[in-house]
Amino acid sequence: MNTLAALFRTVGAPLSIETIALDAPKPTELTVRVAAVGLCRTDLHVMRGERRVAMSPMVLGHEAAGVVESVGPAVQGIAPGDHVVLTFIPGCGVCRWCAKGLHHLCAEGPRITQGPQLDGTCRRKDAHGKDVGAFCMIGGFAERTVVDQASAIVVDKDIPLDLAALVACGVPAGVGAARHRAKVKAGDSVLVVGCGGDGMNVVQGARLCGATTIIAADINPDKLDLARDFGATHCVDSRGDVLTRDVLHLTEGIGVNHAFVCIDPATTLLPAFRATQKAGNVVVTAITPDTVKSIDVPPLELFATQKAIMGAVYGFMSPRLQIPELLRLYRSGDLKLRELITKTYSLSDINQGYEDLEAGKNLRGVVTFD
Ligand code: CXF
Ligand code: ZN
Repeated sequence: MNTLAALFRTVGAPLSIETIALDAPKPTELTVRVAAVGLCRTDLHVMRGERRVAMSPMVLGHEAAGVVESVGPAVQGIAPGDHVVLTFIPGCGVCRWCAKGLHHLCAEGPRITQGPQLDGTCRRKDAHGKDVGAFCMIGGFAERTVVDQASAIVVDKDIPLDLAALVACGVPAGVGAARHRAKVKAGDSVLVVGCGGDGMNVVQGARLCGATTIIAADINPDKLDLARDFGATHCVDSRGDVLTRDVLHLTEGIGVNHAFVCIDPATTLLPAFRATQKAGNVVVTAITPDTVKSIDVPPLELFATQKAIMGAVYGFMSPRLQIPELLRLYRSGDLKLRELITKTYSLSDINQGYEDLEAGKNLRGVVTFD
């Protein structure tokens, strides 16, 4: 069948809206009619060439939810009509990490920027007959996609699909970083540097964990205003020395229990590290451009202060096991989802959505389909 899709073709160019050919699903795959897909900053990093992918053209988009249209004969537990959230790391189910329930560490994870499906072949072709890849084995910037069952999680049908899409990336990345990586406890103090799609969810994750001091840091005052609605108790400018100074001032000179680096680790990690108290945690949720090969942290300072610097992909949550848990928190009123969406776009307006993200106008832009 044919489907309309937004393709990454060239670094620095807008996404190209094209009709492409989409093959039928292989035995372990399913066809999904995409209902909603979030405009995450990671896709923007790819468009700008800051995060290299292995092939082009490629359908970007990795924060998607939709309705299953057809399934291959070997698919288990997923049927046409089911609502699914697509996960940007597949859970192969058989590697040592998946066997331990740590699907966010799946051995197949490093292949998600390659382009082909989980089985190594492509399902999409452009009008010239050239193979088209699918970012994160999803390719969500399209009316329809074909994914392996390892990338799909069935969710309850009462959850609106635009909100279901959000728990595919930004929400678990942020909420999970607070709950499952840093393991924020009641009464803890938290710093969140960068209150975008990930950071705003760290703010609400810290609130869910009972943190009593939640310091939001950003350069955009609009994001800071919003952060208060999500649970921030204090707001500061996120630039370098000012950041460290202000956070120390708010924490009796000792720093926070947990700092979260949710934007541009190359410039924010060290100030955040220095705003963290001894034996505290510094959690990196954001990606760094491929050109940045290292970030300086004075080793003696690391040793002497006994802080932990840790990474968190998918918020250190198993998407397979814990996305349904996030949706239960939404249903109980404890997790804000609707409030994360600034604006919705049609697929043909997707480049406007990314311009708005770059201009700092959007917390989350979402492409929706009729
Ligand atoms: C990213 C993480 C790095 C690889 C591509 C997907 N996740 C979410 O934005
Ligand atoms: Zn993302």
